[in-house]
Amino acid sequence: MKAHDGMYIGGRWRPAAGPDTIAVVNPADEQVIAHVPAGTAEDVDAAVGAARAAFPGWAATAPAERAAGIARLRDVLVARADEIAETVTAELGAPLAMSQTVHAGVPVLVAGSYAELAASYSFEEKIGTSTVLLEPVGVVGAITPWNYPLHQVVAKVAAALAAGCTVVLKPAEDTPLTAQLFAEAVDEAGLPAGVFNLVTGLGPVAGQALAAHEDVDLVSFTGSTAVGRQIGATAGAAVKRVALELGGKSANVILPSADLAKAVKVGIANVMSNSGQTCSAWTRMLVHKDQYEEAVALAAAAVAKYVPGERVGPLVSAKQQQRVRGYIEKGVAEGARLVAGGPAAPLERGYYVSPTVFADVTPEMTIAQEEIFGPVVSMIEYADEEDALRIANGTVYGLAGAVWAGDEAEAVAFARRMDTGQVDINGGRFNPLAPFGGYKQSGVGRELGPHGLSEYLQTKSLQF
Ligand code: TXE
Repeated sequence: MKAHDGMYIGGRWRPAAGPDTIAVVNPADEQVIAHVPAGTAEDVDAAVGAARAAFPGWAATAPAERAAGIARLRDVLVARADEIAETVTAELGAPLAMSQTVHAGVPVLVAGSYAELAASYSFEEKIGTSTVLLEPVGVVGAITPWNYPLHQVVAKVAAALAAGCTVVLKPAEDTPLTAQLFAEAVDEAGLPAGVFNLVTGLGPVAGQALAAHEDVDLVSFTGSTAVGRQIGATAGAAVKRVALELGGKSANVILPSADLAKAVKVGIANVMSNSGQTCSAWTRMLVHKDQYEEAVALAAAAVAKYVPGERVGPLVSAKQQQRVRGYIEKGVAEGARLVAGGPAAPLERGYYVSPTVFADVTPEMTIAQEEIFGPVVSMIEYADEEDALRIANGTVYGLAGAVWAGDEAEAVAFARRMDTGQVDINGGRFNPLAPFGGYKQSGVGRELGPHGLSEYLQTKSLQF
């Protein structure tokens, strides 16, 4: 597969500072498909320098002109959608149809929404006798994970550019090829040199150097809670802005009045999508005790349609495969009942995990508390609505969730009591303008829409 052997810094591809490379592996067949440079602190420093140099000019560019640049970027993402989908499939392993619709399609919606927002956002407001200026924070260090290789990048970069910030991106080491394609798209869109810069590399090396760089004004990170905590501490010590999108353990609450068959079917589909590698996935299915066995039978039937290698792709890496299989073993050891799937790998080659459903899961079990990040659903029964609420809110996370009820108002009343940043009502639907982010240990800050844009702004009051 085509790959650049340098970094995209200051509007051109430059040789990396060091000789080391990272092998990119296709998780569906375990073959090495490319190598990319492993960036060092020196590459990060050069990229931050380029972003700093570009900042005053970009910040002073009229919002309408920034909007036009983001709109051109969106158009390039549309024009190159096939290439993007093929690249995501090659390095993430997602089925091609999923890559086309979600991995290539959603970033177009997000970039389009920021093209519009950059033009329409009020960067100035009146509060009493004061005028408040909303100004870009400065140079942004963006660190992204591999699960949605382009969406994670666009959600940060398009928002930052719309706000008038400049960016250095350190993408996940598992999916750097999509990030390189994005850099090509920025270049093709003709954005000014240095407003976007790319350094590929390992988290503890290039990521760490970017998060700790003294000339980075804001770090926006999406990934594991462990690394997020570390980045938050580093940013806190340096008194710099930070946004963290971390893990989740979202509850899919099916109230007794709901259409049970639909709620279970959509609930299973939600977790199987992207092989369960979605931080907002509804990994805990909460069902009333009187409907529980019926729901278990429905879930078993629904999950049978998710055939590994066809509708369900592999996990991104051997590391993630081992981790998820470890959780499945733990579920069995702690006494949960396997309804479908199990720890055995379903295919000989590729980092596949069997679509798995556990019943008789209690709220304290490891598989009901920790983020598994694989195609694994934990079904938990509840006695009444208060019990359902206690279970739904009973984890350290609060990223997303779902409520199903016969009556929308009933679902909304329940959703109001959930400690979580997003709730899908009777299935919900993706809205690129709605804020996305966590309560509790799921993170700090929001992405998407005007709330996502405001993360990259700071306020200045003019007193009259
Ligand atoms: O994450 P890491 P991993 C969760 C999910 C998954 C687990 C581990 O539960 O099973 O995390 O995944 C960079 N300083 N999520 O190991 O390591 C790294 O290079 C600076 C949830 O892949 O957090 C990559 O770019 N950066 C999630 C990014 O952090 C560092 C998405 C994420 O990798 C770094 C992914 C360091 N010291 C995993 N160490 C979500 N919220 O969507 C690593 N990185």
